[in-house]
Amino acid sequence: MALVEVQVPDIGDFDEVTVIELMVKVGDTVKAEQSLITVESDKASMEIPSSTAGVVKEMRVALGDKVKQGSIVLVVEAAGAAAPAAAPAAAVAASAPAPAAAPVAAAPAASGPVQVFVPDIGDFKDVAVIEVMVKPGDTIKVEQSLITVESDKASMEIPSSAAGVLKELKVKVGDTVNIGDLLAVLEGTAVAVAPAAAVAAAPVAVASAPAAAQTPVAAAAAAVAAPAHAPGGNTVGLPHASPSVRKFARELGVPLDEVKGSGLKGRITADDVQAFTKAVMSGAAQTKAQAAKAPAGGGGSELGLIPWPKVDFAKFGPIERKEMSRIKKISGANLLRNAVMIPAVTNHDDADITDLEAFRVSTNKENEKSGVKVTMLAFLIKACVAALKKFPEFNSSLDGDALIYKQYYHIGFAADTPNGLVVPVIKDADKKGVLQISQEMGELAKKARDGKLGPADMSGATFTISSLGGIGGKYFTPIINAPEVAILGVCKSTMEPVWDGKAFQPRLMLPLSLTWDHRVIDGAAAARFNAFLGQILSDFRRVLL
Ligand code: CAO
Repeated sequence: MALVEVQVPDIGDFDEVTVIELMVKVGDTVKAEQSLITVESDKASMEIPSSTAGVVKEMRVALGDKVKQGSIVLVVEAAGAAAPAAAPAAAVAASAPAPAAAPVAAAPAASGPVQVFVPDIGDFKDVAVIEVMVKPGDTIKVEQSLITVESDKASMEIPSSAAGVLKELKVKVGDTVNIGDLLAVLEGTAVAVAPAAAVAAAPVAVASAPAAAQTPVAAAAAAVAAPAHAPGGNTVGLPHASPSVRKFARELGVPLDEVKGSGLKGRITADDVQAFTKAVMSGAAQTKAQAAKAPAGGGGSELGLIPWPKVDFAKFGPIERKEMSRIKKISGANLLRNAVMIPAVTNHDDADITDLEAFRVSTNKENEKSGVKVTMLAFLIKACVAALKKFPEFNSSLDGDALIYKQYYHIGFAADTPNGLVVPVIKDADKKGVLQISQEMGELAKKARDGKLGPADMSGATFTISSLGGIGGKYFTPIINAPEVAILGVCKSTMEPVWDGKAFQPRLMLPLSLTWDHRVIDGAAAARFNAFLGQILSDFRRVLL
């Protein structure tokens, strides 16, 4: 069996392209025309196919290598007696046809409106517009990509044949286009170039697509760019994004395979790359590489701390190892981040709930038959909404250097379940009465205990209350549920002697512990928040004020 060196075929007149993906490895059996690697320039990416069938014996390129026509990609032990294709150019079949000329050309113009049409993008029809890269008002350069189109096997960017200000865009995402379709109208400021000439002028636009004969759309890539990055294609592992987006991601150092695409068919857009970067920079997300640096269980090395003590507990007595529940693992990671990242302070205070508790007990007696039990927590939720309205920064979230003030009041409450702590959310608590809140809380707490809470039940909270009142304790320091900026901890109320100026009176006192983010809230505001909350709880009529 013959060893055959598979070379990079004629990929057009650009010098060196970067290997961005290896699609096979030593030991793999490859078919003739099977894609081996993906290469990419500034605007185009393409797959390099094998000129012969056989078993891969040696890889001669690595990720990041620069290759050009004639570079050896790998060595294959050719299958059977079949002779390998003699020359790389032959191996990749026909080169793409030269882009067609004038018919689709825009009329050259020194100024005034210039129409831009879809150039000759090969012999395929009705390709879908999957990305629009410009908007009216943008200043467009000749050769600037306007839209990305995609068939089931290839995607490519369609460049502008003229320069000018974009007046009108004639297509939108989801449309299908063909050669000659009107794409855009520019207010021309420069001489328009016929598309064919424009395409030829683009350094990366003249690549003869490999395997053009097998994939008609690849021929189109010869005209303007990138083949085959459709999901479900043979480009397993390669993110679904246009070459310019991939270039953008590379420039920022963004691992594209970790970015979630919001475009058609999950395509990653430049906005997605930007949003990912923002999330990582703000600490809201981590790249896999960052996560890998943090040892499991939070070893502390990422904070420059000494490692977590590793003790062989069995040396000291019998032990049993049990995996933590999924909820505990998830909430643990969140709690750790919130405890470490938020400069949190806790203010403790007491609220006199003597009258409120009497009212609650009598209401429950009156409502005995309704089946809805009014809880102290429901009153607390209502009282907190009033305090949040008075002190809006407690209902805000940090967004970089700005604060997002939420004009809705969704209150989370910590619920203890056999599997761990969860936080269901009472939505629009400001619009609900105490009875309705009590009823919803009962339903959500049951769902929580039964492990049936869905993501919608637990999202969107603007402030959280953690009540240990039914259990006991005096005060504690709850951890803020980021991106919220404050949380109220509540403990068990007890009858205490309170001095009224003349004598000690027995009053039912509720311990409150308010933890707040010092980046957003000051101590004075926190003290005022607690004092206001105390006033409301001692005389609930104030909620109406
Ligand atoms: N002071 C005194 N008694 C209180 C009280 C308080 N602050 N809050 C509740 N109680 C009483 C109730 O009146 C009830 O008494 P009765 O049965 O005699 O009527 C009893 O305690 C049980 O209340 P509950 O806990 O069932 O109801 P709730 O509305 O107070 O709380 C829920 C519901 C879901 C918050 C609670 O079941 C729970 O899970 N609490 C734990 C939350 C938690 O773990 N927080 C810590 C998070 S940090 O790790």
